[in-house]
Amino acid sequence: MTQVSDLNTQLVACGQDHLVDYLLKVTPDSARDAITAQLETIDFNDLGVLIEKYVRNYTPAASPASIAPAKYYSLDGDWDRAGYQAKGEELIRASKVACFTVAGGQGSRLGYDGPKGCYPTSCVSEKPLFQIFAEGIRRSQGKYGAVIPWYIMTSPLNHEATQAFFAKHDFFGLESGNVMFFEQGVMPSLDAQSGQILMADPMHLATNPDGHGGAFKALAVSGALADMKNRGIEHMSYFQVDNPHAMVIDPVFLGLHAFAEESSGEFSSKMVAKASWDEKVGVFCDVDGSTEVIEYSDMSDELAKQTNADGQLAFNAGSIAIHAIGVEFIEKIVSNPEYALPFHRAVKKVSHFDLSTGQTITPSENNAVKLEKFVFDGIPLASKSIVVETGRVEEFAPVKNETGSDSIVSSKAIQTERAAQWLEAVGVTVPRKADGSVDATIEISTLTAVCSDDLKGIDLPDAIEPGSTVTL
Ligand code: UD2
Repeated sequence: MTQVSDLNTQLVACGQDHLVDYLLKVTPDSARDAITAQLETIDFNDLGVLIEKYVRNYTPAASPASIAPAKYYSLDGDWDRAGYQAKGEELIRASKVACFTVAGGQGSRLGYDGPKGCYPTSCVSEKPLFQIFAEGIRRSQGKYGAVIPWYIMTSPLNHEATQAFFAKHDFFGLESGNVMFFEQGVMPSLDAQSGQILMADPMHLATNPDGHGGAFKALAVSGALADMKNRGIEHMSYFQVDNPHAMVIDPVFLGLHAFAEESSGEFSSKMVAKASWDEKVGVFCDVDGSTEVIEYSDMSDELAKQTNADGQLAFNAGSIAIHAIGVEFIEKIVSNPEYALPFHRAVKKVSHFDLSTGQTITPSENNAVKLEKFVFDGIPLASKSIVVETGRVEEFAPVKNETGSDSIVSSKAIQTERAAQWLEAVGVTVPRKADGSVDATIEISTLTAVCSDDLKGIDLPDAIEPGSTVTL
């Protein structure tokens, strides 16, 4: 336990005198103990510098000297898909690949009060996202005769609720010993003017999850990384909790990641062609000679709108946040402070307890800075990183917003479209309306198929009835 005087010195050194004063007068003792315990989890060595840099003296980073669209393996490119698929399958069969899902976010845009992975998502039976992935993993384990452990990163906001959900549903048929949950870290939420740490209530600091880039540290401190090593895992298949179309394990992608000459097997990524210049996805770029994701909010409109001679967006490689990451790479990142990922700042509304008035304030304007790390900032730390194109319908049906784009309604439409394309690929007639959309609602369980090829040899109807609702 940190000595009170040491803690006070650290607080004063980074401009948090208000907390020193509050700790002196707060009652009961349990409140002081709770706040002190929370403060002890904060890394004060860096905090003062971060507050100066991102709050008190913030200036946006300068644009890189040279920026160009990143190269990628295109869907119709001349590369040996079958060869890489065979190599990837070998890795999976040897139980050298694990799944890793980041599920620690606050999900506030969805307006759902619970872990996002519990959100009812599949288009007919409304299976929650976690079940869709769990069943995909079960199907893949059976297909490859392998164990595929699943690591799930939660945050203090949803850790217990996530674990309870899996327990209640018997881990959706997975071995509970092969599903590991671990919590990511948090950062204190800071007053946007003064840089002071805000209080959530009289007994707790206001904090926010430290971003999915907190995953590297959390994998190490939780013991998940050691667990992977013990199991002989060499690579992780990384995906976000909000995308029911993420292929939980993709042999072609893993084969390229681990064996292509252009890849160091450290950090590879999937992309889709952007739907529009202002689509809210990061873009793969070549920055001063290395591959990076530039987040949509950090890219100038001018650059985002640039087109090639054929009218296509020049910067069209949209990130769908699906990656393959080497276990050795994670060890490299966490063991060397030089590889610490940068923070990004987000200015948000944060309700808080005002120490001077004793009132709880619900702001109408953005009042706080949240600091987060992004996992894709690990990409330029790889010695060679590849980007692989995938089909938009095939692998991107995110559920992020309550309505409009990336909502449950848009996701369900994409889910039916993909099911229809998979069925058509094996000769089933699917009814379509004049505008080309599917005249039915079709759900293909991830227990039945994780790709179109899995439907081959399965007993299927010759045709889907117009207007019908079908689950396979
Ligand atoms: C993310 C990407 C964006 C694009 C898009 C594709 C970032 C910053 N942007 O946008 O470029 O690829 O996805 O869908 O990633 N999460 C945690 N802990 C945290 C914060 C987030 O686990 O502290 C998880 C969260 O549960 C979700 C994922 O990370 O699974 C994405 O987070 P987001 O909603 O903040 O990112 P988004 O959708 O704006």
